[in-house]
Amino acid sequence: MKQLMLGNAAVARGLYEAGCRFVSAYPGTPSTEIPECAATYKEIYAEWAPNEKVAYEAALGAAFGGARSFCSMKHVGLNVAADPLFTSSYTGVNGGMVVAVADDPAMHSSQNEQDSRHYAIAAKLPMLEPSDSAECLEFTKLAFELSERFDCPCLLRTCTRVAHSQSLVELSDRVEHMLKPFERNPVKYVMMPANAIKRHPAVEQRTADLVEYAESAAINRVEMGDTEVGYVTSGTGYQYLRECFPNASILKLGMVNPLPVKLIADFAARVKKLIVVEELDGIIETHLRANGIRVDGGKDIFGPCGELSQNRIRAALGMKLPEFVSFDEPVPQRPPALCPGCPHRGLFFTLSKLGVTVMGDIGCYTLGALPPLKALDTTVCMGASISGIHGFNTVRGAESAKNTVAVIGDSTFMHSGITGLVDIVYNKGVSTVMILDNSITGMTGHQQNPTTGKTLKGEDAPAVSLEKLCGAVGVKRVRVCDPYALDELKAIVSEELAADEPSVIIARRPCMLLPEVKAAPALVVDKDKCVGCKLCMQIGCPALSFGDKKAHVDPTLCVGCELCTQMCRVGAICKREAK
Ligand SMILES: Cc1ncc(C[n+]2csc(CCOP(=O)(O)OP(=O)(O)O)c2C)c(N)n1
Repeated sequence: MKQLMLGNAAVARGLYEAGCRFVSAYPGTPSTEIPECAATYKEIYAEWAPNEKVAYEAALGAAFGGARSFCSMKHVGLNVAADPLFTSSYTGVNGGMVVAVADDPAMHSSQNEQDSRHYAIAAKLPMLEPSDSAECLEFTKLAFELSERFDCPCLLRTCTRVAHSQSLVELSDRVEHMLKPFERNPVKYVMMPANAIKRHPAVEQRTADLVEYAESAAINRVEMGDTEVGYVTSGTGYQYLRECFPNASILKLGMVNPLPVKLIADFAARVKKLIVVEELDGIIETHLRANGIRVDGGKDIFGPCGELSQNRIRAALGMKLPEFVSFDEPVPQRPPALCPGCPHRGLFFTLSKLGVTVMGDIGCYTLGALPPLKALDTTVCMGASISGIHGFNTVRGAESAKNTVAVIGDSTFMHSGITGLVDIVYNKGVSTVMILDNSITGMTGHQQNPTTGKTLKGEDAPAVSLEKLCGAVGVKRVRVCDPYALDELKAIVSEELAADEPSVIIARRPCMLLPEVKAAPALVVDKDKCVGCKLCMQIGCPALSFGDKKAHVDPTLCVGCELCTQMCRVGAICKREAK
């Protein structure tokens, strides 16, 4: 049976068909739907882990335990999981293990655009790269075979366009894989120096074996056509090239690490010019040059930044671009914004009014950096707000501690914030940390996390108590407040900043978009009372606009949170019945 499927859903289908039993993941765009879809198969145990390192280690443990296992993450998640990644290359697996990593060229939803192929090279692991949904399914199944045949985790690299586009896949039945026995083998599984040193040559031999496999693997495919120019490509590059040049000669690499040498050299010999088309870094190109294969075009014409596209390829090769219908009027910009009723809004307004320095983190609350709130001063990676404030305050002294806060979401705190808090307590730091607890992992689209009381499969689970956790690591001042109550919030932040010991403020209110949260009726502006002072506009609510010297509430957007009511000094924004 054929079915139209999202790339991520096709990877999940591949897990099902390959007999995978264990999935552990941490959400991250554009990879999140893989575990979500995998969880819909009753044959697969699937869970959210608190972070990618835990997900990786759990999947590795399941593979040691003899099952086919899987974990997934976005590209920056692989940084978090890098420690077990490298050493699992030495231990190898028992049951097959596949690791999906989704890159985000053009940074649709990421803080950088790193190229995950570097990890495959550095960790000496095989990496497959599908270019459509059918290959997502097929390559996932193949990745398990390679993992077991070469005794190592196998990486599967996707990117936003492959993960989030739909194409046809052919469905097959699941093939069960019984648990393999776990046989004690310390030399293989206990990576202390005396054992690991013996494993390293095995890793090198495996790379040589994988290169040999890559030379004749069916997923490294030569499609001969016009021999004036030959293109070496992988992933999305293949799709764009085929659309631009239906008759071109293309070497499509389905396996992007390790790369074949003879296959590419033979292909190069059959074409007059050789051009390498790859997104982000020039990894294939460098490999070709290192092996003495002539490259006539690559990163010098395409550059290493952003996504490729049909027109970018055409433009880089000096071709005429197809004509497009264009609008006479420019399309208005729609920058991302905190939703109406978002519990983070009042908090950032308060911090902005207090004029404090805010060490930010990654989540919906990163949008607090945008105007008019403009409340964030730093954002690096998940968890960096808390460890960052510790370093910042330590070098800048007591005055800084009275004027600086760290803000972090509930999911991010569980991911990697807790260790930063331990650092503060242990090293006698004095910093104020605010946990923005909206009871969900909001940014990536409402995934459960250890504080929410639900699992990925939708079952009830014990919820980690943030206040008890912070107390247990030694924070004596833990306050809980409602971020909708602006005056109370301001008072609490001021008190905690003045304290001479570490403190945590948990600003708790569920995300307005959660199905169980009911919106209040939309507010209205009493035009007679509104003096046009624009104070209400300072909170940057998308439901508020200003025109004809008066504020307006869009009733289709307003959820009645009454933050604007608290801003208005003349009582002009009120509930409908109060007007
Ligand atoms: C290492 C890493 N993993 C995953 C992500 C993707 N990601 C961005 S924000 C976020 C979590 C946000 O949830 P939370 O901290 O609860 O804040 P909210 O968005 O709900 O305000 C995730 C998983 C990332 N940026 N980096």
